[in-house]
Parts: sequence; C-alpha cells; structure tokens
Amino acid sequence: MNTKKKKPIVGLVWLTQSTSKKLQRLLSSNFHLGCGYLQAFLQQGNIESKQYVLNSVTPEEFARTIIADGIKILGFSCDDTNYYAIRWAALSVKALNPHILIVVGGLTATYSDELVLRNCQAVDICFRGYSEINFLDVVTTHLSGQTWYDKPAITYRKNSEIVFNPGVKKYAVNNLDCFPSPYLSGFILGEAGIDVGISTSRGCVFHCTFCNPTAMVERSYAFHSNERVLSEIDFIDSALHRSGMNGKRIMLLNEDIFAFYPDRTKKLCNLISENQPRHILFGCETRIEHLTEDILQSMYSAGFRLLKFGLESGNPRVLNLIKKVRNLDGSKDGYAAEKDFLERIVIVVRIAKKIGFHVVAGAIFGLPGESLADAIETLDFIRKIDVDEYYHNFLQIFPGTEIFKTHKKWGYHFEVRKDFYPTIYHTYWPYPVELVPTLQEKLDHSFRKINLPNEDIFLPLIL
Ligand code: B12
Ligand code: SF4
Repeated sequence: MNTKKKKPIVGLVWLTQSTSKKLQRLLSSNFHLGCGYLQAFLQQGNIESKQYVLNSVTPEEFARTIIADGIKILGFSCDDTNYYAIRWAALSVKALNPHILIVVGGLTATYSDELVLRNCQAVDICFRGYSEINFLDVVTTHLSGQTWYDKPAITYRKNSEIVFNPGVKKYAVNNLDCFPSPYLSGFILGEAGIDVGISTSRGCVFHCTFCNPTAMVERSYAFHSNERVLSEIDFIDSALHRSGMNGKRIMLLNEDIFAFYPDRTKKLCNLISENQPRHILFGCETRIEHLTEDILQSMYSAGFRLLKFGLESGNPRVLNLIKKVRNLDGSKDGYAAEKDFLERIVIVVRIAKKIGFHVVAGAIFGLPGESLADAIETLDFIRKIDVDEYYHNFLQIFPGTEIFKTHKKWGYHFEVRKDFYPTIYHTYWPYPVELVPTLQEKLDHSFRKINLPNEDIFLPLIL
C-alpha cells in the first residue's frame, strides 16, 4: 500500500484583520472552521488541500509559498473586513502564476460578488452560500480540464461580463452530518479547537433586517446529530488532555442561535453532562427569550458558562422595525410581542445569572427609526437587566440584508470605501451615533478574566 501523503492541490486561507499598519501590507491568517469543512468535503472527493496559517508575511512571500507548494486552486474566505488583504494576496499570486484559479467564498463573496469581481481581476470565481458541494464540483471539474461555467451558485467573469449562475443555497434540514467534520477528518488540530470552536447547527429562521447570514440560507436551520457533536467535543478534549493542559477554558460554538430549539438543546446538554469534558467549558450566542430555568440548568450542567445574546434595542418600536421578534407591523397591537420579548429577557437574564452564567448582551445603535433618546433607553434597559457585560456596535449596512434595500427610506447613506479599507462599506447614520454614551462599567473586554465560583476561566475572543 502506498502510504505517501499526496501533495495538496487546493489552498485555503482565512486572512484575519491585520494588526500592522495599512501601508506595511502584511498578511496573517488563522484556522477557519468554514475552510475546515471545505477541506473535509474535498477529501471525500480525493482532493488534497491545505489551510494556510500565517503570521505577518508580505503578499509576495505569501505568493511564493503558494507557488512553491504547487497549489492549483486557491480559495479565500471573504468577509467585509478582510477583502482588502485578499486583494493584495490574490494580485501577488496571479502576478507570479496567472494559471492558478483564485476563488473567494463566504458572506462577502455571496453578496458583493459583482463588486469583488469588477474590483479585483485576480479573483476568478465567487462562491455564494454554504459551498461544500459546489466547491468540490468546481474543483474536480477544473482539475479534469473541463469548464465549470455552468456550475450552480457561482458568479464569475467571462471576458468583461459578470455571469451569475443561480443555485440552491439551502441544505437539507437535519442532514448537516453529510458534511464531514474538519476535526475528525484531521484538518483542524484538536488543540486548536478550543480557539476555533465547533458548530452544532447552521442558519436561523428570523427576519432581522440587518442580518445577512440568515438570508444566506433563506431563513432555514439545520443540525448536526448529537453523536457527531459529542465526538467532536471528545476529540478536542482528548487532544487538550494529551497536550498537558491544566484546568478548563471556554470554547465557543460558532453558530447564530445555539439554544433555539429547547428539546434539542436539553437532550444534547444532558448527553454532554453524562460525559463531561475535562478541559472544555462552553460559550454560545443564542436567542434567549424562550429559555426556561430547566433548560438553563441543563446547559449549565453541561459546562455552559458564557451566554451571549443579541438584544439589539430596548425600545419595542425599534425592535419591531428591525423585525427582531416578528415579521409583522407591531403598531397595530401596541408592540405587544416586542414588550413581551423584553419582559422575557428580564426574566431569563435574572435566572441565568442566578444559576451562575456570565451573561453578555449585544446592542446595535443607529438602527432604523431609532433616535438618540431611543438608544439611551436601550442603555437604561441594559443597566436594568444587569448583565455582566455588554458590547455595542453601530449598524453597518451589508448587502443581502433588507435594510440594504430600504436604507434610503430611513435616512441612511453608505458608500464603498476607497481602497475598501478597513471594510468595504461605510455607513452614515441618520443621527449622530457617536453621541451614544457607553456603560463603561459593563463594557465587553475580550480575553478578560472572569470570576465564576470555584472556576478560573479566560474568556476567548468574543464576537
Ligand atoms: C465563528 C465566527 C467568528 C470566529 C471565527 C472562528 C474561526 N477561526 O473559524 C471569530 C470569533 C474569530 C470571528 C471573528 C470575526 N468575525 Co465572525 N463570525 C463567526 C460566526 C458566528 C460563525 C462563522 C462560522 O464558523 N460558521 C460555520 C461555517 C461552517 O460556515 P462559514 O464560515 O460561513 O463557511 C461556509 C460558507 O460561508 C462558505 N465559505 C466560507 N469561506 C469560504 C471560502 C471558499 C474558498 C469557499 C469556496 C467557500 C467559503 O463555505 C463554507 C462551508 O459551507 C459568523 C456568523 C455566521 N453565521 O456566519 C460571524 C460573522 C461571519 N463574523 C462577523 C464579523 C464582523 C467578525 C469580525 C470582523 C468581528 C470583529 N469586529 O472583530 C471578526 C474578524 C474576522 C476577520 N476576518 O478577521 C460577521 C460578518 C459580517 C459580514 N457580513 O461581513 C458575522 C456574519 C457575524 C455577524 N452577524 O455580524 N468570527
Ligand atoms: S440577528 Fe440573530 S436572530 Fe436575527 S436573523 Fe440574524 S442570526 Fe437570526
């Protein structure tokens, strides 16, 4: 039997925001869960791939590494904050070898496909949506010397025209296990799992007008099986144990609404409790309004300590305008559902804190229909519910969202930034959001040490 490992033919890169000054043009990258999923699926088609983890290299050094490795197809995971760096890297690679096929995937490739292809001649294809199946299809077709022009859910340049091939973005519900695990397939090291995190589900069924991940899957939701989740946790925990790690750290679940389906949450948490990991505690982002004491207890017993939720606003009218709670006009019933949502938040935060969770709320300012007074009402609400920490963002309008289409009606203005740095789009808000004060005492501090009874935990980077 020939046990020699084949050389990778596909390279995947997730460039992280550079900490260097813009003009230094240095590239760094890290393991990316989505790229790990792509690798694991490529392996099923006998395609070898490599994920590049880099630290402050120049685009030219990066390009030389790619060429030296003999990579034939190079894929970048693209969000609005790393596109400028992808352009440096892609142009450098094409300058050394114009025959390497360069593709981008992820949210920005999905929604800013035309903009990316017009702006950067070095990018050949944008993959739209979750891409395991489509990527393998294009890769095998390309490597066999055939044309991929008719493949679904891609956008590409043909001569000077941009061609948009329609395609299904949804995946079969409850069938996420058809995508093999990046960990169990050996593409992300077990020890790295504590920083990279795992994903037990994909998608979200809500209609928040500012959110593009939910639009990417047409508001559907799918799970991995409990068995698969337990195997990944065990794999990561064993690797941490072998590495000699002491104590426990929080690992984040990389999904939008982990605890949304109570029966599933409870069952999964009970199974984790039966076989407690030695080194892993969990943090998740989720909607919390439906959580009961019973479910929160199950989560805590399983090792969940960090509970993060998007409040967005403490004002019922604004909550209705952004469709956080429902996709109906709330003015007809005096915003009853939104008021109920806020009341539930008060109750659930109280219970979660009593149980021992570290509770973090996220707010967004500059929301449609919001005034400075409404923003201050949100801060008052956050103070009232007494979360452990909060963070706030100013609304950034992303393509693919409802607000991207209706922004003029609400008095927003946005532009594509010159040089696309540090993000592609910049939003200008209808009121001066910089006047929104901060609750200094409750600011979110990534990596801050938190004190939980009998435990000593460092929070990982939180979104
Ligand atoms: C986990 C996560 C992180 C982790 C990443 C951990 C890791 N190492 O993998 C951490 C915490 C580090 C992180 C950081 C940031 N994140 Co983040 N993150 C997420 C989150 C919650 C889940 C992503 C995930 O793992 N999904 C599961 C995997 C399987 O799916 P996936 O990554 O989408 O990949 C699939 C497809 O997109 C596609 N695909 C992706 N890449 C590629 C590449 C190729 C070549 C192809 C063909 C296909 C393809 O195929 C993949 C497999 O199906 C998303 C929310 C979301 N639902 O997407 C936000 C999200 C992507 N993050 C976001 C942001 C803003 C950030 C930060 C900029 C935050 C900040 N201010 O610092 C940073 C910096 C990112 C950077 N480039 O430096 C935004 C992006 C907004 C936008 N529209 O661009 C999101 C959507 C959250 C939000 N709702 O605002 N993030
Ligand atoms: S903001 Fe959260 S709840 Fe709203 S649609 Fe996006 S993922 Fe779903």
